[in-house]
Amino acid sequence: KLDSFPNEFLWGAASAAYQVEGGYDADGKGPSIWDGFTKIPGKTYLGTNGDVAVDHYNRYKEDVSLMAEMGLKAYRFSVAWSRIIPDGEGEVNEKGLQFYDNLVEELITHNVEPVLTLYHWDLPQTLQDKYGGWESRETIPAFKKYCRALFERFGKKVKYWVTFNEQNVFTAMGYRWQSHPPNVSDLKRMYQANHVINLANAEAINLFHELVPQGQIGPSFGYGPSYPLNARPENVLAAENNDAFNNQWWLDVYCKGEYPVFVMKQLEKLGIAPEVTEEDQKLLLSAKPNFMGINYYHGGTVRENRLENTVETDVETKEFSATDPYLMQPKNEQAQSPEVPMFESVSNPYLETTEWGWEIDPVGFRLALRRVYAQYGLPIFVTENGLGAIDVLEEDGTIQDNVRIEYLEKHLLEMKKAISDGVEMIGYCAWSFTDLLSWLNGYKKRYGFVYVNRDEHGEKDLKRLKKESFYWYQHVIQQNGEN
Ligand code: BGP
Repeated sequence: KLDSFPNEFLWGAASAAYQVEGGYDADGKGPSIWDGFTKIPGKTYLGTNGDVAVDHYNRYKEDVSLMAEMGLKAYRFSVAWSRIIPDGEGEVNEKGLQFYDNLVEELITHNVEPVLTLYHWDLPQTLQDKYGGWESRETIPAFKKYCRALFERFGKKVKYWVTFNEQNVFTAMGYRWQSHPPNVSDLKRMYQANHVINLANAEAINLFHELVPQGQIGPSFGYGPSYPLNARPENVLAAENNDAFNNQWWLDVYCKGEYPVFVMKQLEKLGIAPEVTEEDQKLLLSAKPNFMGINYYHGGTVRENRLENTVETDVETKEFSATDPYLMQPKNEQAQSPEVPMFESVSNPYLETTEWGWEIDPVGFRLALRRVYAQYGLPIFVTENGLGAIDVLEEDGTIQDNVRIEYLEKHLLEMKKAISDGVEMIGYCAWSFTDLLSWLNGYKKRYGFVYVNRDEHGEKDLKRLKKESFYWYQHVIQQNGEN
């Protein structure tokens, strides 16, 4: 028999500012890099953007009352930096703080634990223009100032804080694939930006411990377990390489304060390693997160790189989607990954995929939790997990998202097994609470428990409707994960 979920386990759901709020210039908000990026023709599905999103900025009370009705224990949201400091580094905007104060109060009144993400990808545009954003160390003091404003205002009310959301994803998308701002393809700059973000992450954590000693903070990482295509030693080695480049490169820094030697060595050979001073090294070593946030969608399967090794493997692979942000090195795009001549991503022949080609792999979730816990020993907070699908609003007003229920059920079972295995866990936030903007896929790809009536152009009434999965999750929470 499996162990039960802990009594205080936080059953939650998540969102991010740009994806739900709208109000893109309301109450003194400054522009972010996403306000600009979504206006570049051809960058998002049908040119969709977050100008209105699902209007959470004006409808947060209604959304929170739905959370209360569901019995949700935690709500993870992000703060838009350019609401708080419109130009990124200057005056603090009281109206921006007030919005989040209202939201936090509303959550607390309804017994929903707020989980606050400091950075979910919407850098103030001014910092990008003036300094080159995360490539420049000058962005660090600006970030500290922003964090300080939030720690001082919310340190007593908010216990759980996330520093950066999926640093691995937004830097790869922004500096490798040109599918996020700043929309460039330059690996040296990508590694430089990563280093600056690591420093900013460490500074934020240290400041937090000083100002909010009773709180808990950690980064959220987009983790995918690495699999070899089969037991050929060359492929097993490739899987180790993939894990080093796609997971340890970040997790080692977050949790141990050190870059993994093996990856660093490789980057140095290629002349794209970041510049790490002794002072940087000290700073990284000093920052201690309280937990590791894990966003789990799927893993990554690899084989040896055929540019270097010409021997064919014995398993045929399915077509591989080149647009998946979680996989670093799509087939036929190796020119864009010259630093990783050590593995090649392939489809896993044993897994089904979603409508968007993302592998569905609940067992990989248990593996992810176990591996991260075994390697780093920190409690884990699952800050995202969910299924993107085209949900259909029936004529009778219902939304039968049974595929989502099935997906989540399987993942919860594997999470329960991981807990039984001994993994220490704080909570689980499904992605997402309401439907929201999918960065590149507009409003067509839905994740919510709550349906939002809008199409790509926002012409509908934005009405909230409970999906079948709403009632299902309500029951899960009531039973604390027991059937
Ligand atoms: C994660 C992001 C989320 C969310 C989710 C689903 O990478 O942290 O913000 O968007 O993925 O992704 P998508 O909307 O691309 O399907």
